[in-house]
Amino acid sequence: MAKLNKPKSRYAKSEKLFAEAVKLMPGGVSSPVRSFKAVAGEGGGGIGPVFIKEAKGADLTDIDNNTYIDYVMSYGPLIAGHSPPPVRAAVAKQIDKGSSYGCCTEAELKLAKIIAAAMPNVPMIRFVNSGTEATMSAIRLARGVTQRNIILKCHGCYHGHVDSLLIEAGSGATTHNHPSSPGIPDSATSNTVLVPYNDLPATTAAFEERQGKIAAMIVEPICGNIGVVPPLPGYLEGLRALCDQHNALLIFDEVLTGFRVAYGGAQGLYSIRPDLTCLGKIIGGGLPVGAYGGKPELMNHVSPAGPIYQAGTLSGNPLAMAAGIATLSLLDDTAIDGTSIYTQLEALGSRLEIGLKAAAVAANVPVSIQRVGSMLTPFFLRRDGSQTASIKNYADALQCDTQAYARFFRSMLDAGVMLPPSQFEAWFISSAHTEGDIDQTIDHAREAFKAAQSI
Ligand code: KE4
Repeated sequence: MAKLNKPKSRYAKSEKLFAEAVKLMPGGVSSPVRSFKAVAGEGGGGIGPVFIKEAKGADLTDIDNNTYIDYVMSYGPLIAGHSPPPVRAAVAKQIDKGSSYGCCTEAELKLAKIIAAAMPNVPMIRFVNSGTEATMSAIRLARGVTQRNIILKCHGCYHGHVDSLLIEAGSGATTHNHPSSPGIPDSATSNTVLVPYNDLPATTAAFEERQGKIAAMIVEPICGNIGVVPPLPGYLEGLRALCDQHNALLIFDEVLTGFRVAYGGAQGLYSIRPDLTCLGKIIGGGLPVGAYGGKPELMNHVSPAGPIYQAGTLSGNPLAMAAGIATLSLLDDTAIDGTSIYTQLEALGSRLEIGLKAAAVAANVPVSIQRVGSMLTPFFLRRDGSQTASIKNYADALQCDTQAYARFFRSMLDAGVMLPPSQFEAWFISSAHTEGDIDQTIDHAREAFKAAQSI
């Protein structure tokens, strides 16, 4: 029987590389959520991840020369798009002078000053190399300063893969069905107490049951790792009051929301004062970076100013500092002619939200689209109508129809739109996206919503 000529896959080169990659790296990837495993199709026999060759502005090109309008944007750092010219120039200039010295540089001070000016609750900062390092260090500092051990965290919030916070974690941990990872001894998590996001009564009870024992509560002020779940009115104010009442520290994990939802982050948007703030992503402009900061009275407990140890070979490295300075300089809406990049991002985000909602209604697909500025998530609700249309916490999100999202994802990918390969992530819009990109995305979504419903 003549071998039927199976049509060549549009992802042939990616498939070939992925077959090699799985032999060299666990799951073939450097970070789980990139594996497309959650959207591979029924039985997982479908697509593997595409391998990207290059990116520019809002566009990605894979090694099969397929192009995509990109809404992953490296999971948040690229608010000004891929390789914006000022960032490219700043990194090129710095690399000519070296990549890392293991010594102090003026660039660290420059970035620290920009962040302090944008975020008055972060007058002092320590740079690290990832969001995980930032949150890990912030909770160590909180425990050291308060001499208490218990940390409150919300079900579904994701604060990186530090042992004590990797329980009921969102993002890739939930996507791949291990929200609480094996390999973490009870001793590492016995001082971590879980409460539902957006639930002040439960959080109040948690504090009251542990009088004087809670060092801090760490929270994503806007959840991005359940998908986008904004705080209910009064929620963040309530957390601030509870921490004050119980002499605990409030830690805002703004790795995702810092400089994303406003130049002053979620703490600026909602006018809430955290005691410690964790940052990452945008402040490094796409290079590896993280940071944690707060008042000197707290931060000066960190070595070598104080005894609480934290260190990093590449912390504050000149390349990431250069990329961060160049990126934040593009965002500072007080520095340009009064027009704000955030106004542009809000308009693009609103256009996409409205268009997606209309497309979902036209396809009769139950979807809840939740958005803050340029980060949004379409939650695919169960078709039996039994699910709340407003996703307020992790439990709500877990009821979503993840296979419908997977079918939607694959249809959009084939149409040339790159979405996060998980229902439990945020889509990101950059200032490089155009109204044309948004309208094209909506056009493709009309078909993709129909595909989402077809089983
Ligand atoms: P990193 O260690 O990945 O730099 O940052 C951890 C982290 C901490 N806090 C928040 C609020 C975060 O969103 C993250 C990382 N975000 C995920 C995407 N939701 C990173 C993507 C990935 O894991 O590949």
